[in-house]
Formats: sequence, structure tokens, C-alpha cells
Amino acid sequence: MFETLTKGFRTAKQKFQGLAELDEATVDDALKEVRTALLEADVGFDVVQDFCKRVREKAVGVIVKVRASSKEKVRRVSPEDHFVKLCHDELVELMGPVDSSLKYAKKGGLRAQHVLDRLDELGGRDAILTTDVGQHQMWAAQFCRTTKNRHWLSSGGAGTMGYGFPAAIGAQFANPKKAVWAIVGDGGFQMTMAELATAAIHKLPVKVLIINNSYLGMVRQWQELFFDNRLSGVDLEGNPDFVKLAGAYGIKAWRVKRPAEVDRVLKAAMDWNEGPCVVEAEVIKEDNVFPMIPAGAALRDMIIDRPKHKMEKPTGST
Ligand SMILES: Cc1ncc(C[n+]2csc(CCOP(=O)(O)OP(=O)(O)O)c2C)c(N)n1
Ligand SMILES: [Mg+2]
Repeated sequence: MFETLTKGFRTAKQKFQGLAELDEATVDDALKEVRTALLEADVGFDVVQDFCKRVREKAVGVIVKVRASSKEKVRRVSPEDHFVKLCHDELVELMGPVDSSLKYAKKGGLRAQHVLDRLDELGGRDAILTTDVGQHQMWAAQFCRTTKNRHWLSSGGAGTMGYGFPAAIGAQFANPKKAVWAIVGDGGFQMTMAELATAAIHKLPVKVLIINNSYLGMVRQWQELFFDNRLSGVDLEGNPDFVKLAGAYGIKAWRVKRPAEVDRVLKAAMDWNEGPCVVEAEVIKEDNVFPMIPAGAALRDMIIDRPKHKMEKPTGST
């Protein structure tokens, strides 16, 4: 296992040496070798590439990035310490200093990533978090870094939209003193939003964060990437006004539209102790989640950034 991994790194490194002259296809090829090596070696840490940008910048040899947390993880996975150190050194040599791989544009409107990043920072990391299914779920998984047991309730696999809010109500009943946040999509929330009544009647302090992108976002992303952006049945232009909806149940609600308002609104929701509350984040409509793996594809086929070429149609569904 160790040999496979280091061989993968070494091969890639040799290939990367003359990076300035390499085209993207060759770099892609070399990266596939690293990914394969990692998979075959069955190593439990994340490696994310940021190669397109680097290639454009012609930065030689800085290719593979590890999540910021991985450095710690790498250290922690003893007892195979010598191997871990070897991997770490190899990676550092390839990468330069480790930095966070999950980035998002800070300009051009409110992004779900920003809202979830701030939720994590302002107290979400200690809260019980639940999610629906879709883009917001992926972003929540990326940016909300809870490490506590039983603090992450999410409907994975054949995930079910509408799961997040009722799951949060259950979690809140079971843990009356804990902060519980339901992170839901504007599509998924509409499947179980009648439970606002349950939350109101029982004065549950559950907090709902609606990531409103006015789309069945995950399906829209697939239609964009794999079906020539021929959108069908994904526009949620008939959405209700979620703040008014909450108001109709007698529930406190805020709407946030600008990045500068996020902290203030999230803090206000965190401080709200008179029963449930709702935060509607009106985010940009057409953002995509990366990295992603097309259905039916393998981990090594992971898409890191917006593909420049036409993608093959996936063999499975969302
Ligand atoms: C009950 C149910 N119906 C359909 C799907 C397929 N599906 C997965 S994600 C998704 C879109 C979710 O939209 P939204 O809740 O707005 O979340 P977003 O992706 O926009 O964050 C759909 C339709 C599903 N997972 N569950
Ligand atoms: Mg949506």
C-alpha cells in the first residue's frame, strides 16, 4: 500500500516537473494517477486538486491540495506514523504549504457557501445540524465542520427532500437545551414546511435556515453540466415568501440578501429564544457545487471545476 501511494506521487511529480510546457490533458492524466494511487492505497484523507488555475498561472509543481484539516488528520492516523509522515512530506513537497481547498467567490451576490461558512464560525459547529437533499446539503457538508457524534443528520444515498426540518424537530425534542439548525433547500422545505405548526405549538427553539436559490438547484446543476443547460422542471418561480409564511404561523423570521448582513442575522437567530425562527437566505440562483462525481462514475473521475468540454450523460440519477 505504501509503495503504491508513493509510486503514484513520484510518477506524478516527475510529470509535473516540466509543467510549464504541459497541456491540461497531460496534467489531468498525471492527476488521475495520483488519485488512483490514493484510492488503491485506501488512504482516508481528502485530496483536492486546483490544477486548472495553477496550470494557467504556470506555477510549477504545486498541484495537489489537501483540505486544511487534513494536516491534522494525517498526523492523527498513527500507528503507521512513518507512512503518514512519508505521505505528508510527499504532499508538502508537491503542494507547498497546505491551505484550504474550499473557496468561493466573495463578490457577485450572496452565496450559500458564505452563509454556511459563517453559520459554522458563529456557533453552528457546536449545534445539531440537519439538512435536506441538494446543493445546500453538499455545501453544508463542506463548510459546516461539526465533528461531534450525532450532530449531523442528513439524508444521504437515495436522499429524501423534506427530511431536514422534521429531523430537526425530532432532534430538538430529544435535546431541548441544544441549538438545532435545519439547513434546507427552498424546494425541500416546501415538502414538509407544514411542520412549522408543530414547531410553533411546542415552542421548540429550532432554527430553520432556508437556502433559497429559486431552483431545484442540484437538478439544475446536472441539467447545466450534462444536458447542455436544457432546463426542465427546475425553476421554483412559484416559491412563497418564506418570511411571510413563517409570520403566518406566528414564527419570527429574517431575510438576508447581502453578504454584509449575514453575521447580524445569524447572530440574531442564534440569540432568539422565544420558540422557532426562520432565516431565509436569498442566494445567487445559478451556482454549482464542486467537487462533484457524476452518477455512475468513480472517485477518480471527480470534477473539480466547471468543465470546459461537453460532459457525457450520467448513467445514474441524483
Ligand atoms: C422526495 C425527493 N424528490 C426528488 C428528489 C431528487 N432531488 C434531489 S436534489 C433535488 C433538488 C433539491 O432542490 P432544493 O431543495 O431547492 O435544494 P438545492 O439543490 O436548490 O439546494 C431533487 C429534486 C429527492 N432527492 N427527493
Ligand atoms: Mg433550491
